[in-house]
Amino acid sequence: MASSGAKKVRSKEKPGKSPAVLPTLTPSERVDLLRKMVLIRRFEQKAAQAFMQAKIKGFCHLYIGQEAVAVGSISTLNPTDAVITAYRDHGHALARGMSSRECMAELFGKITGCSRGKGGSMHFFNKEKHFHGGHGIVGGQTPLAAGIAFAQKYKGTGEVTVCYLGDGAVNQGAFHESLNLAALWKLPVIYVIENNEYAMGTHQSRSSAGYPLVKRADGYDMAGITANGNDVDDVREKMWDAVQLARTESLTSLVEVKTYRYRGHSMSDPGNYRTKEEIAERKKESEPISFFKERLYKEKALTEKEYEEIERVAVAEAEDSIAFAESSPEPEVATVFEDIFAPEDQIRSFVRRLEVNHGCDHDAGGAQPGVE
Ligand SMILES: Cc1ncc(C[n+]2csc(CCOP(=O)(O)OP(=O)(O)O)c2C)c(N)n1
Ligand SMILES: [Mg+2]
Repeated sequence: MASSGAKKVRSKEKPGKSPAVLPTLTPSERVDLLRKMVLIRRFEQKAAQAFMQAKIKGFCHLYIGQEAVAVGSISTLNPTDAVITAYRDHGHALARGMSSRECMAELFGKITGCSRGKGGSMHFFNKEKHFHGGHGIVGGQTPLAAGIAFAQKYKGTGEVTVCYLGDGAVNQGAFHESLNLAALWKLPVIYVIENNEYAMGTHQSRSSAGYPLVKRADGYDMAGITANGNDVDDVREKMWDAVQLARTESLTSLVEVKTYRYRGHSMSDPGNYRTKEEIAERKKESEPISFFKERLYKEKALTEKEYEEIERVAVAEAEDSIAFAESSPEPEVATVFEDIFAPEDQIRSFVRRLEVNHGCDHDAGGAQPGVE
């Protein structure tokens, strides 16, 4: 079944859930997809500038070039469906409807950030939006997604889970264990491989046996679906099939989306493993924002003037998010000890030891966690 498109979707639909046929978007809804892609691009360009000015610390992995994947796929979901991804998470969070302000403030490590400044770039999170992170361990989100989907099925909510991962995660044991259990237990989860060809500086041809990667669906007898990640419409269409399989039949799918990242693996990657010509060539062939913009021009859904306005608004929103992040307060030191997944008494004894060893009172802002 792999790579031959989705298994035929039956119309055995739960009442009150999504329609069986991919809804045709109005011209203005189509322009909204473009608007989201442009916002993600401008948001990340502003974040990159702030990183270079050392206003953002730690890791920062940009999604530039891959915007059509998150925007197209998330546009097929209901607001209560679950989304989970790896560390390259800014695009998914914004596509999910998280605000630029809460995302930028998180990058700045501020208390107003979506994870109260504790997660940074790799650990965006928003419970109300059903956005379950932001995960730094390659493949680490894949068993969590199976667990979320298990809960959805157990509770009979009719919701589905979409789990994004990179091409570098497909050989992780956790990924295979997750696919196995998800298929065996018929969990409503869609695993989306965002194949941007590289895992850090390693091209996929040097790390993976068995192409295309979507063939891994065969081993678990699940639908294997391929999409063009530079074409937001194609992503929507293919994802829709997978979402319907999950929603109406509680079946797991593996979707491989072919994409490409234009920036380094992270902000500190000099990119010596590929040439500038390769990147330029790929942009020329299939830059997802220009590609979709041109299509909308042809459909007469958008004029050049309207596009300029989309750009202006996106830049203004990104700048506003920077101003918000800069003017937001730092978290109080005491918040370090909040929201921790550990028994209360262990946290208390850790704080006591810090105070004894370093003579600091964490409430007064003097503790140095992690210095033991
Ligand atoms: C288990 C584990 N091994 C290694 C790393 C180091 N590491 C961070 S990102 C990365 C590459 C992952 O590439 P891919 O899955 O293709 O995602 P992309 O960066 O292309 O989005 C590696 C090896 C890690 N974070 N976790
Ligand atoms: Mg990759």
